[in-house]
Amino acid sequence: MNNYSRAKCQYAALGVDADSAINELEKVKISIHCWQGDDVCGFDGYGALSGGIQATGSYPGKARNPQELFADIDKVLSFIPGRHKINVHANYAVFNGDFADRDKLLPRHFKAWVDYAKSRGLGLDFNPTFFSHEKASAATLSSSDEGVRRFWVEHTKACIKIAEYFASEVGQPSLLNIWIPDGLKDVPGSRLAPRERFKASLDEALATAYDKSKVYISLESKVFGIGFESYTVGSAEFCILYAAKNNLVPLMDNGHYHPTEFVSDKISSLLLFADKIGLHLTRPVRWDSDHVVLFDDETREIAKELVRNNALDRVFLATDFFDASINRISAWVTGIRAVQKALLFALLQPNGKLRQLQDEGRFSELMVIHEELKTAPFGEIWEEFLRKDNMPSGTDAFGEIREYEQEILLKRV
Ligand code: RNT
Ligand code: ZN
Repeated sequence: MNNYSRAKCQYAALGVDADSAINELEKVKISIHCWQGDDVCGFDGYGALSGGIQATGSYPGKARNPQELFADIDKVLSFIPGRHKINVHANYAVFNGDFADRDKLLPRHFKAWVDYAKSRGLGLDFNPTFFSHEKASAATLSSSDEGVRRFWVEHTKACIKIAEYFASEVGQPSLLNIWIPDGLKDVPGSRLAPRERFKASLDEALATAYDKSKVYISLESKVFGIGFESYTVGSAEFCILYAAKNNLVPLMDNGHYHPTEFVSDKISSLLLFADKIGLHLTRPVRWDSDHVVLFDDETREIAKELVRNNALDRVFLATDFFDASINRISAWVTGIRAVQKALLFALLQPNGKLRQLQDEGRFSELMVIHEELKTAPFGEIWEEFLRKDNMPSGTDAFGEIREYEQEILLKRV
């Protein structure tokens, strides 16, 4: 009996079928954020990151152009079992001399992404970029400057059309996620006025005709940002209520809550009221720091909520982190694999039994089984998942990433 067969028997004794857990995991699509590869710089020339988010570190080898970013994403995909999507930000337009400002972006500025995705069998999601731009220095969709506000409404409309183009070209729906960095550093004179303008801007932008079977639009809330410590226009209440009233997808980023709040605890409530939900998986360390996702408690709890509530086909699952202090390919692979590990861990739970123990008030036994599951031979099942797709284990993958660093990344100076 090999290690996998032995591990499989141990899980069977707990009432769990490891083969079907692996099969389920192979079907789950993750929307891989393109922005880990170049510290959210993008290709539209604005470069420096703004909007209260930060990529800290100066590790060598970041991608400087589309060719390098595509090559890096290829490297990442060579370590990730399954068929996934790429999450593109509007500042990653590939102009080839045909520059357009954000309000005038057209599908053709993203043809390179479509060609890339099609040739690899990937889906595409999209995000308007309301940061790293001269017109985003104060506020965007909530701006009191009518010209600025209109500029960003036009940007949003342009992005809806680009998401529709993505969906048509790759033959699967595209999520368009709206997140604005608007807020105030210090005590507001009015909390209502910016929110009124944000609401009006969304109403105007969403009046654009689009194919709802192709484009899903989500709204991502936030709790604070650097320079926006006192007030955030797109708060949780604003975004969830706007999404509910307008049939949008509510999207939660697990870095966007107070440190004692957990997204894992919020998912079941959203599932009761929204057809689809969106998640940005990240790792906030003391603040919304966007560290690489790890196979940690909260990532596992989030995965459990999706699995045991049968919500894997109702969630747009995306990664969102940007670490510039370590090898960026390794950051990507470690983070995406951590999401897959968490999902596998969740798929290896005897969920019916756990629920029954809770309903019957058998809490001692529930605690004992939870503890047993933590030391069950999870690693063997994970290795089998990688082996099935001929993927190297973590340290072997890192060896290959180090070679790529020597041959490619360190030559980018
Ligand atoms: C920022 C949000 C947002 C961004 C990306 C780059 O706090 O999480 O999702 O990280 O749009
Ligand atoms: Zn996010």
